[in-house]
This record gives sequence, structure tokens and C-alpha cells, in this order.
Amino acid sequence: MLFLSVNVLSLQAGAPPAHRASRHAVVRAAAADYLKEIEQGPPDAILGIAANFRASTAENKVNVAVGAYRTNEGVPWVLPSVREAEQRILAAGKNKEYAPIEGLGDFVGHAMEFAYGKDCAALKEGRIAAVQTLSGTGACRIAGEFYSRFLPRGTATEVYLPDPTWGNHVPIMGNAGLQVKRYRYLNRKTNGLDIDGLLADVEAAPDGSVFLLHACAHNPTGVDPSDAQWGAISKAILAKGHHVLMDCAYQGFASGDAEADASAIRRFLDDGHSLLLAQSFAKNFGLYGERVGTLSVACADAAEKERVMSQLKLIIRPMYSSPPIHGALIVSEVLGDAALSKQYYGECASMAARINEMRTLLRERLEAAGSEHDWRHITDQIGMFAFTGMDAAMCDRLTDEHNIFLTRDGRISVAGVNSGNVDYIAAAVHDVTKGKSIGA
Ligand code: PLA
Repeated sequence: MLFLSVNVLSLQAGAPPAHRASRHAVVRAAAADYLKEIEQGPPDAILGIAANFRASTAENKVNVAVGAYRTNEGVPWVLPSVREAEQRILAAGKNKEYAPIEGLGDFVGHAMEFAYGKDCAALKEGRIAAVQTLSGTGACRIAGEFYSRFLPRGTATEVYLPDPTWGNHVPIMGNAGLQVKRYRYLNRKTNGLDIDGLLADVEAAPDGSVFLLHACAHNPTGVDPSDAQWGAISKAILAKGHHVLMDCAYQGFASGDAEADASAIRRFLDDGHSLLLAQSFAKNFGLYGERVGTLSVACADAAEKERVMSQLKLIIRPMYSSPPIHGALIVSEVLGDAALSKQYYGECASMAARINEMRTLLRERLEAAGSEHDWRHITDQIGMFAFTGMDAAMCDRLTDEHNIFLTRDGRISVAGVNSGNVDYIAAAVHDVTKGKSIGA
């Protein structure tokens, strides 16, 4: 088989002598023996389902797996402000030079003001170290690497992730060499925050552990702490000398207002935490495939910031040298222009509003379909997802029998629901959940 394909290739490539092609095939087969031992790995819990959706030929298939915004017509949306910025970048005839290791300075500056606020004292004092990253995933990965190199306990440091959390957090932190632990987050009976469990776990963790917190619109639960609860969490973490990694992948999607959604970040900075922030522009700017984000570190002063910056660059350079520029130019253009920025905030709010309408509609249609479950959590939760309480068997039935593709933890990306498919989804969810208990 190997010989055959090599020979076919060599014929296509202008037929080099057959004996040379065969010799290459033999050499490759021997040298590549180790590849035969490689086991098939499992598909990704989220992106693997997106691949199954693409592969499905069912006409009525529905994708509510990945957190990617869709219009009410069910198609991806490039924000008009983003389109406008792209036109301007094209018209300006920008070159394609490498960005510096730490990314484009203008972009990083705007991104920091977006997260911490234009009036942020720490920014004005020049004590926030910040680098452009390969979106939120890249930011989390560099944060993990930074912790494992520089925290006093290094790779022995425990990093506590909420239970549940975005599935990729676990291997990201594990691959950085840290000890992955969990803290209680969702009370599955009430579908609310398990604040007592959370605070007890903060208290029980070894001093100086890392706590990863979702800045807003928690994925997958859609349950965020209240203001008072954030206050209690902040106090408890400070008392134990823990470090905080805020993962901010949905700023603007919780309330529709990116400023309001930054309140936990700003509170934690003001409270004086040992704080890292992983910021993504994938969802709120619709720049998924552009891979644009930042990692920032709150430092004591400008000199400390310089030292931290030097080390972040030493982590990045051997990994991927420098980040891509296109998405960063777009964000910079939008946030650097008052009118375009205002337009952007409106567009972001419209995405959040459509998702909220779909929450209401989905709950209504479930009730109209005759479901006797209490679906209030669908409208209580915020952000991109509904954490429905369906178990893996129910999710499998939704996919196998109804061609509705979702993650097996019962999470529905509400951004994929629209007025054209909501009745179908509601009827199918009712079908797989009737007579069974959900949640808990
Ligand atoms: N952090 C959280 C909490 C996320 O939910 C996601 C994306 C990221 C970081 C990383 O996003 P980025 O690298 O694209 O900036 N979660 C998605 C996609 C939307 C995914 O799994 O990659 C999800 O469907 O959960």
C-alpha cells in the first residue's frame, strides 16, 4: 500500500526512477516505526462535536455545541464595526511585518483600557505588564507557564478550577505542569452558585494556590456570583494569599455592556490581588479565527512590570515567536475611534439581547411543548450558554435521534438557537427529558 501510493505520487511528479521512489518508501517505513505504536486519541469534548456536526448529512441538523454567535438566520456574523475597521486597514495599505514578541502596542493599550477601564490607576501608573496572545486559550497557556516558572512552589503549585469549567482549562494547566484541583461552583440542586462550598474550598486550599475565576458569563453554567458574593470571594482569597487568574472570554455577553461585565476584574485589581488576566476577543468582537487576546499581570510598580515583561517575552519567543497581526489591528482600529467604538458597543449589546430573547423563547416553547420540568434556570442563567441539566444519555439521544449537536454535559449554546429552530429544539428536548429527572 505504501509502495503503491509513493509510486503513484512519483508518477504524478514527473516519474523519477521507480527504484528511488521505492527506496524512500522503505527508509520511511523503518524510520517511522514509532508512529505505529501511537494510539488513537479521543476527540475534543467540544470541537470534536463541531466536527461531527460538519460531517453530518442530516438536513435538519442543529449546531448548539460551540459557543459561536449566529444570527437569527443561523449564520455567523461579522460585526459591521469589524468590517469597517477591515476596510480602513486595507485602504491604509498596512504592511505585513512581524509584530514584536509582545504584540502590537496600540492594540494592547486599547485592550487594557477595555478590561480595566480608561481611568484605571494601575494602567496610568504603568504597572500592568501585558502581552498580545493567541486568543484566550493562548493567554491561559502562557499564564500557566508563567506560574509554573515563577511561583515559589513552581510546578508543585495547585491550580483550582471551578467545577464545572470550560473543559480545556484542565489540559491547559496540566500541560503547563501545574497540579489541577477543583473548587465547588455549581449547586446542581438549586442551579445556583454553591457559594458556601466555594468559600470552604478557598479556605481549605494550601496558601498561595492559584484560583482560576471566570470574570463573567461563566462557561458552562451561566451562573455568576452576585456583587456581594464577589466581595466575599475576594476577601477569602486575599486572606489565604492565593493568586488569581481571571479568564475573561465573554466580556459584553453577560449583561450586554462590556463595561459592566468588567466589574469583577476591576474589583480584584482594586482589592490588590496577585492578579493575572486572560482576555479573549473571540466572542465579543466575533474574531474567533483571528486568535486575538491578551495576558496581563498586575505588578507593584513600573520596574517590576519591566522585569515581568522580559520573562513573558522569554516564554513566548520559543513557542511561536510573535502573534498574528490582523485581528489586533481590527480591535485597535475599533477601540481607537470614538464613533466606531460606540457602534461596536451597540453591536455587542445586540448579540447579548438576541441570546436573551432566545432564552425566553426556548423556555416558553419547552413549557408549550408540555414539559413539566422547571426550566427557570434557562432564563436565570447569563452569557452564551444554557446549562440545561440534561445528562449524557439525553444529549446522545438529542444527537442520535434529532440531529441536535451539543456537548455531553447538557450545555446548549443559546447563540445557536433562533426563531426558526427553537420549536424543533424544544420538542426534541422535551422528548428526551419527559418522565425523567434533570439536574442534580
Ligand atoms: N475561556 C473560556 C471560559 C472559554 O469558554 C473559551 C472558549 C476560551 C477561554 C478560549 O477562547 P479563545 O481561545 O477562542 O479566545 N470556549 C468555546 C470554544 C467558545 C472552545 O471550546 O474553544 C466553547 O465552546 O466553550
